[in-house]
Amino acid sequence: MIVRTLADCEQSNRKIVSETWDSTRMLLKDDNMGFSFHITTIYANTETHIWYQNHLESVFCISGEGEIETIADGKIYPIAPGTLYILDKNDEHLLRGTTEMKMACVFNPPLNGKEVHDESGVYPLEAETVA
Ligand code: 9YT
Repeated sequence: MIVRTLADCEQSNRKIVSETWDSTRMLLKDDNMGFSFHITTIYANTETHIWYQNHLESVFCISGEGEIETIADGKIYPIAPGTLYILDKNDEHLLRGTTEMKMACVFNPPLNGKEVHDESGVYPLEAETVA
């Protein structure tokens, strides 16, 4: 069995900091679970363009308020504590943090560890692994 704490992971190279979010990747591909698990903070008053063409992602809001807009149909869904959104169609979207939001995220296939969005909002399938 493996046991990790968020506090320990945040002090390690598992924490990736981007412009509008940071994400602590607590469980990764090399754990051989078939998915990865991250605790992500979306910063207040931000918009992030995301399009996981290579991954399925599901996101649970622990705290904070915001919204998600699916680009294909322009629909806007509010996000509040307790909301789970499931990107089952690799949906291209805009994620907006009204306040800071704490999110629990799972990815299939699992991330390697160092992924950040490219200019299209995509993560590559192969990325550097957390050492
Ligand atoms: C909610 C979301 O997708 N935020 C971007 C970061 C991502 N969750 C990650 O890489 O952990």
